[in-house]
Amino acid sequence: HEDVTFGNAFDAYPTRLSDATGSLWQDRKDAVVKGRAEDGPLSRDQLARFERDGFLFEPHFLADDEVGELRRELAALLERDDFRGRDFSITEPDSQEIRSLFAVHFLSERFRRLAEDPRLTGRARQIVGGDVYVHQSRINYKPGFHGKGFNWHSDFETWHAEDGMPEMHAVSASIVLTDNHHYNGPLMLIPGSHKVFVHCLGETPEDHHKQSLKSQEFGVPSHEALRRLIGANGIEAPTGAAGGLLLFDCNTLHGSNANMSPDPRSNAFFVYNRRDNACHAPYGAKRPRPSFLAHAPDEVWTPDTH
Ligand code: 6CS
Ligand code: FE
Repeated sequence: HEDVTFGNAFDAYPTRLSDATGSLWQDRKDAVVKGRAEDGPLSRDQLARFERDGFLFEPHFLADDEVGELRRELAALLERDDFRGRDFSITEPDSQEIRSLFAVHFLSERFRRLAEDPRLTGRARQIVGGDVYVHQSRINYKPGFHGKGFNWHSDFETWHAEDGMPEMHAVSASIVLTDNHHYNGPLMLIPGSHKVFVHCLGETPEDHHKQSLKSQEFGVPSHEALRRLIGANGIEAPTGAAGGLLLFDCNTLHGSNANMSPDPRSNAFFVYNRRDNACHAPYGAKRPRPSFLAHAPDEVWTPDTH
């Protein structure tokens, strides 16, 4: 296919296309792990697994007392009347229950400390190979009975198209705050899918985030692409006790089912982007998204920032 231009001069990863290209996907341009094993904290073996699979699960990453503290902080944030109805607080598609709370490292001192914790930033630096900043943070709450799933997607596809993230130099850290079972909608990933960029069909609608954060329909891979990638490598869903850490590459395809259990399934989520990969104009949308979804490197965000 030909390279496509949109808001930026050159687009290395074209997507949100109006017509199908000749191929379902293109190869990723660079290595996944760009730092060195000698620098730690991740071992050579852990880095090799991350490079191969596009994710790494570390059970019992946080101590029980840390998990307890974070869960109490989460409960306090969800009680805040002044966050209700705000653009950064996303409700479920068919109920008024909280689905996601964004910019959580600016809303809460405790979550800011977690985002800056050297155990996390050290891992992120080692994977992306340089200094990082938090591009996006959120708590996904997934309430019992009402929590709906997330369709298969690559986060990078959205950040590239809608936020103008140039290259795949970002990694997500998801800290599980409730036990993950197969019945409460845990995150599912397609191993190896991070090595290709799947071109998605359909131009980005105006104000797409208002819809996509409840249920994403644009920027999702075709069934044919999913059939082939899952056919080759299957689906994995790390389960385990609260306190586990899932690191996953920005381009690993992932999704989740609804939570059919009575209890919420929540996690804290920080996206670390390499500082030299900061976002500029979106590659596949007319306007950039609001800052609660895509922070600049040295931004100081408050609930009244617009
Ligand atoms: O919009 C975002 O930034 C994130 N949320 C969704 C539903 N898809 C892309 C990305 O994970
Ligand atoms: Fe995602």
